[in-house]
Amino acid sequence: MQKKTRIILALDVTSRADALRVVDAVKDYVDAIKINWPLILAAGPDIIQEMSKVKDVICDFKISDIPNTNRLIVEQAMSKGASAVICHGFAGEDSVKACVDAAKGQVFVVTEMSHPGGKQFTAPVADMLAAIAKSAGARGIVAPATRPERIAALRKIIGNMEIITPGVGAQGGKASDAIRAGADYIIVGRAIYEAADPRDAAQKLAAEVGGSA
Ligand code: 3DU
Repeated sequence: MQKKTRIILALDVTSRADALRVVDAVKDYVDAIKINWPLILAAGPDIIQEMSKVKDVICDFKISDIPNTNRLIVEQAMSKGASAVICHGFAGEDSVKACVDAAKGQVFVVTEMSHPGGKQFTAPVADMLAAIAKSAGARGIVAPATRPERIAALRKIIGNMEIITPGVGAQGGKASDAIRAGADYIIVGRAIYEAADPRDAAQKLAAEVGGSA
């Protein structure tokens, strides 16, 4: 994933046809495609390989099992063409480390989640989750664009690891605020794929965060 536009597309559409249509429209304005369960369940896991021919794919499976199961999940995702995966940190450092080993370091660990419920459970332990990501050797963390001050605080814990941040647009966060707080990439789903003109929406977001196509 090369940092050009600083946008990661959250491709949470539920058909292969929609996925192809959206990606074709916005591919010049995104650095990577994040695939989550909705698209996998709708279009099948081969969609990972298909999308990986267009852009780097991050599999957002929020992996959170015992180390052995985590390893098996990550091996499957990587063998289908994923460039990186997202796991949860709350299963413990050994579970995160299993992902890191299987993905050769290409792992992002969820810390504080961006939705209101993220304040309930993940926020109080987010600093610890970021520390686990760092000591396990992950590539980066997922931190909330809805609370830019938390991006800045988590940055102090992880140093120069990468921060990818969801919560822009539909969840109320502002792209430029998240980047200013220290995020490397913004993750954007509905504000792009539900826009009347997804290409225009992606282009405007790239301009807002100072990215170039
Ligand atoms: O709200 P959007 O439509 O822009 O989608 C955000 C994406 O990021 C979506 O795939 C969701 O599963 C993921 N995500 C969060 O929204 C919040 C988190 O804390 C972690 C991941």
